[in-house]
Amino acid sequence: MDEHQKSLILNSSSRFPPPHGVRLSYGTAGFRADASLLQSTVFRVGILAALRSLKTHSVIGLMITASHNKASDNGIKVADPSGGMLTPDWEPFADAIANAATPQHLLQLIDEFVKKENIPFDGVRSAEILLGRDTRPSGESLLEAAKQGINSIVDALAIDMGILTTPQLHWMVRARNKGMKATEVDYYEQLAGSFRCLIDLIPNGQKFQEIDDKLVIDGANGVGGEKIEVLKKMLNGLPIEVRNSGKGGGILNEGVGADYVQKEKVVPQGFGSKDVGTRCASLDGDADRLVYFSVPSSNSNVIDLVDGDKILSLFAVFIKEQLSVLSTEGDEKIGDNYQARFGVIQTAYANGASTDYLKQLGLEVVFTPTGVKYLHEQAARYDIGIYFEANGHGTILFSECFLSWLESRYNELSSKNKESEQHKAALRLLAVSKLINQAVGDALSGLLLVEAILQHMGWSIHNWAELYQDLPSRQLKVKVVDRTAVVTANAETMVVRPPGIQDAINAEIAKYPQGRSFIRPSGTEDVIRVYAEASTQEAADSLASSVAKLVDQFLGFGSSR
Ligand code: G16
Repeated sequence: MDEHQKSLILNSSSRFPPPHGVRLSYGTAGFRADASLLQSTVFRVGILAALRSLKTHSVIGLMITASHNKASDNGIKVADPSGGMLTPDWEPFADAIANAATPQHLLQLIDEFVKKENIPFDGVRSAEILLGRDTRPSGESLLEAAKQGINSIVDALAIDMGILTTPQLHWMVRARNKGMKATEVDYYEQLAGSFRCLIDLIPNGQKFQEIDDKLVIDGANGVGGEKIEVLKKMLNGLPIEVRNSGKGGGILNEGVGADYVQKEKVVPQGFGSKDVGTRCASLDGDADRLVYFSVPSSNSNVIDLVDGDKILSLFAVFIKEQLSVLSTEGDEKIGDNYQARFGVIQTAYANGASTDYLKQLGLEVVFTPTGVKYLHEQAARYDIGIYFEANGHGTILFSECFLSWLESRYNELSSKNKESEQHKAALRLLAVSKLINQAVGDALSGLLLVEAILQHMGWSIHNWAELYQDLPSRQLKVKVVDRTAVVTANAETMVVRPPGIQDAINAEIAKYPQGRSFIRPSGTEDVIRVYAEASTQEAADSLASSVAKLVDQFLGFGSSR
């Protein structure tokens, strides 16, 4: 970096002093905190994004969102050239610059990093960063701070893509770097086109205009509601009703949205007895999570939840069916078959019944810690890797190698027998690979795939829910003095620090048939999360509450001592 570049960083960063007494870290999904604390962090992540773009010679994304968190929070995360999450190698640098106390220290850290990473400041290459934000009121001024961070790197260009869902921004970054069309309209066209293709391939010949089975969507009062409305217009005739779109004055994520519905298992605001028996879906605040539910009775607010595990299972059943059709020999043997490596990725939150079901389907199930970045990495090792967190965050990844085989198999089949079942199966898999977001979990594309598969199977939400019976479970959160005191291992299924707590948890688990419980520090909120499941709801509740008491005794403020 030359002197001009250094003084640019010094001058601009002096306008964004870090908050006193707060230590921020790049957690499960970027930096998150009360929005009032984030100006300097966002500015500095703008610098990081520009450096990442210079280093990779690619377009980088910056998304201003705190997703499922409360409306007064905000956050920022970086999308890497693949459209996926920032490489973990750069997270320590993100932490270091976010917490540098002075402009001089910030500059020193940047200078050292630029040298270590050999980031070119040759005036030949320029950086390009796409910026997006969700609907939070603090988003506009934080986006401005991020732009200023980007602009403090010579030759860096910030392009404001406006209000987007998080997965749209990730999709655009991936598309740009692959040389594909990458506007928001292109995104909708790709989703709508591949959805139509799947519906038009439905065996009984039903066309998409003939679907009359209504879906009601809870938009979490976030960005997803308005984006679904755009898709609905493009899919003219699709019977979708959107509630909690944020236009009616409801508060983002408050008593609404996928996080609330999945954790509390009660109807969100705006839903109730009028919806008994209807297929309903909830998005989260930035539309990267999706869960379904139905309201079983008008006498209670309890829902039948169809969570991320069941979405994963539905996708797995459908893909397995298509692969099996594709591998059966028709009248004429065409080309070589391809043994696609097919695996599914879950976290410790996956309901035990879902894991048993997936294993019974003959699938390889791998576990990772919480956080899409971990699941995505594992899924990318397969030809077809489906990952889902129980909270509804997930997608399906297809390897380039499998897709190119599939394309050529499809072309061969097209020239020989367009009516064959194999031809249709190949076309369905190609359509799924275009519909489902290859960069990150995406509620909008996931929702369209669920809808297409339910139509294909002729299933109601109830048929789908009956794939297997969830074990009763409960999630709680406990406020503690320092959540970083909890260190976990084995995909977060056991605690290694503080000493003694895992033995105490094990002693509680042993009291309950089919009992399972774990704790972990949240990466997006200042809490310890507790998960428990057991053979009855009472037992799961009781196990969760005993473990929460242990957390408080070992780490808390002592209220349950
Ligand atoms: C983010 C991550 C998810 C994770 C969730 C909760 O979701 O992308 O992978 O499951 O946070 O994380 P934690 O339990 O660590 O707070 P989102 O939808 O908030 O971006």
